[in-house]
Amino acid sequence: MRTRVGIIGAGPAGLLLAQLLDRSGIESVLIERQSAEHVAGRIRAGILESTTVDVLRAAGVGDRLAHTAIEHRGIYLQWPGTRHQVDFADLIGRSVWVYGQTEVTADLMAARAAAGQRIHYKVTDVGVHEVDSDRPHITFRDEHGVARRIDADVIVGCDGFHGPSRQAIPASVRRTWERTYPFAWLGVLAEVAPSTDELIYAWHEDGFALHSMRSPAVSRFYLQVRPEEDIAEWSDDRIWAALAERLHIDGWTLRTGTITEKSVLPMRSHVTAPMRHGRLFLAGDAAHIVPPTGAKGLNLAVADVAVLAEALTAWLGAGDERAAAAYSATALRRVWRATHFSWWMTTMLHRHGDDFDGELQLAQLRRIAQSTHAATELAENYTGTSIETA
Ligand code: RFL
Ligand code: PHB
Repeated sequence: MRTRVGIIGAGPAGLLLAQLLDRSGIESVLIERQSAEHVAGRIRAGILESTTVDVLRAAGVGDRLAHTAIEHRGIYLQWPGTRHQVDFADLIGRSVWVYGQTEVTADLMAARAAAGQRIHYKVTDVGVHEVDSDRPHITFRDEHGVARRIDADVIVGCDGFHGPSRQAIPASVRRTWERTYPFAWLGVLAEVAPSTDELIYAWHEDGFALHSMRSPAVSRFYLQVRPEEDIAEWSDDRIWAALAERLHIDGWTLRTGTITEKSVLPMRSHVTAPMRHGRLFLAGDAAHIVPPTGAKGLNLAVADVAVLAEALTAWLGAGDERAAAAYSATALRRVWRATHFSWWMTTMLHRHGDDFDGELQLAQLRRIAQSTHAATELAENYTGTSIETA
């Protein structure tokens, strides 16, 4: 096969890149390790920055989003005895949107199908070759086990944290930074109306809890647990009891319902640089992971791809390589900002260390409630910067 852009991974980053390139008249081929059903069913992120919404609209996948996404003007920060609203709209005139990653993926998959674009699902043995040359190529086996090869002008690794693309950057030029956290999240999806109008991020003696949502009838929750936590030890009753305890505030009750999904998620920060080597580019989780406390993972992937699609269009469409040459540096500025914010939210809200750490966390939370400057810092980071000013 011959194409302009060979894309590895059909998560949000890969699907969106193919869609944006298509709208600029640049052909691509996508390969994906999992089945389409598996990709469509993964429950992950839920919060979109308004910039992300703008990019999705510009990509032609904004219709369903415009009708069903729910705009949120802020979040609650909570600690024992206090539930404090940080009102982004009042502070800086910006907001965020609740729209599940499953919905974003479904919209992008429908758009790809409508465009008749080539996607190979259930591929194996993916190899990335000769990215230092003018003839980079990808080898793989298709779902029938047939060996295939894609020759492309450029290859983009959108294959997430466990994909092979990152390793195709020689160890001599690749640099990584990593932090693992001494806790994990137990994520829960439940068929019950949210018990709150805004997301609640709660500091608690027993550990962090988050009340999020997916729709007027579906709630999403997270509980801080140990990294090695055995999910079998978390009965539905135990989950509801822990959520009620950690989210408790006088005069408020948590509605309960049927739990439809639960899983334990590891927490880490990871950055790989450069995000371009020769004719190989990395985007999304393939290059960086943030802990989910700041709700940045999906938004960062979308921002990378928005910058990259424009750079590749200029290069492959008009012969101007300047933006492609600047891609890694441009993307990494936003990545490091989000990495800092996600680390900060994570360390402020999760129980770790000793009582001294706990008192520092509470002092920081009170500071946000008392100071417009401190609250504005949170609001600007949470709602995200525009693509151009990152
Ligand atoms: P994805 O979504 O991981 O997609 C990568 C795709 O590449 C495929 N792949 C391969 N394809 C071909 N050949 C190979 N050898 C391949 N190896 C892998 C994979 O099957 C997959 O389809 O990365 P992308 O597109 O960069 O999108 C990033 C977002 O998905 C991610 O940042 C967020 O979902 C992170 N994240 C969360 N972020 C939040 O903001 N809030 C959350 O609540 C939240 N929950 C999560 C998450 C990430 C999770 N993972 C990755 C463990 C929960 C989970 C479980
Ligand atoms: C979610 O709804 O999945 C969600 C919301 C906010 C976060 C992380 C995850 O910070």
